[in-house]
Amino acid sequence: MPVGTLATVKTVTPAQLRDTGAQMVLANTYHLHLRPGENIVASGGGIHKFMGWNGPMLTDSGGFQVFSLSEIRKITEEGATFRSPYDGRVIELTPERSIQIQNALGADVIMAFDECPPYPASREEVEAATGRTYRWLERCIKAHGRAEQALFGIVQGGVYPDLRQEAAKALVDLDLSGYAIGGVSVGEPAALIEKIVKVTTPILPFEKPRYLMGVGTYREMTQAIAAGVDLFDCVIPTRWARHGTAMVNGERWNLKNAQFKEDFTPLDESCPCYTCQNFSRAYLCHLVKSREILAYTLLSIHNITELIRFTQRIREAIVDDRFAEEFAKWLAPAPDSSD
Ligand code: PRF
Repeated sequence: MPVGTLATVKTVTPAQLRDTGAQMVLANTYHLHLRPGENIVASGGGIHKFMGWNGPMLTDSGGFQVFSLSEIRKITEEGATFRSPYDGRVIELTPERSIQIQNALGADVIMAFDECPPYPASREEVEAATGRTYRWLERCIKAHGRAEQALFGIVQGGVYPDLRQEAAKALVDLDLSGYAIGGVSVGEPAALIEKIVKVTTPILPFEKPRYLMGVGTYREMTQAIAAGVDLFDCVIPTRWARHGTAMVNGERWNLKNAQFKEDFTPLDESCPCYTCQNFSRAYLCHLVKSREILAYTLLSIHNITELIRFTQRIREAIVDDRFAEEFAKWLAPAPDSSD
């Protein structure tokens, strides 16, 4: 899922997004509650109509964003309290409020309100957050008022395999529509991400969607897919695009680089995206250097297409029983800690 935090995948129109092959978009409860407010979105006919995207949508619950983005915050059994970064007013987000907001926004999939402990965190801290996440999930289930929206639970448990497995088992007993693994990719080493995903995913039902939150590098995705993960969200393709970076063949290219100045070939000869079909590296280099807004649109279109094609190739390889062989490069541990 490309990330459309504020009900827009930054710099890309829904029609352009559709052409990348992306099927589902993620938006965020925390941001949309602050601006424009869920009532505006609901009055506009719900999130799909409001933003002009007629494909599937998922909203994250806001828990993670409160913990990672808000300056002033208090977390209690009741919920999380923080100050709006826009006008300073105090806002309380509880499991019930998060679900009410997500019911009003109207995405196809909504997420339970969870507590994502930081890394590193002591076993005691992680145990407390995991227990609270479970009790919050029970409150989310009670508060959920729109049966047509699928509610996914989130497994926390930090880097402690037994806490992860215990949390996953407890969630499975609640028979939810889908399951997410949260609390990874929060600063821990890459090898730990893989380990946690490997011990957690097999406990989650094979026939239901298994979603690894906030992950989207080639290597992390490939390893998670090998463990059974079906769904990801990540800002990387669009965020890198806005930094003038193209994703090509598993590499990151900085388009400001002098080597592209007179290179009139497309980013990737084999890429079917609008950017590669119509524009050269030299043109993109010029746009990025000039900080032209079109640069960000064209690079976002390419980067999203590139990552979606990567997952499409994996899907085909799995069907043809070539996955382990064809993606061996990405299934191996990272050659250094930089990727
Ligand atoms: N919880 C929620 N959203 C998230 C995360 C989480 O732990 C993460 C962690 N990688 C990303 N997005 N609700």
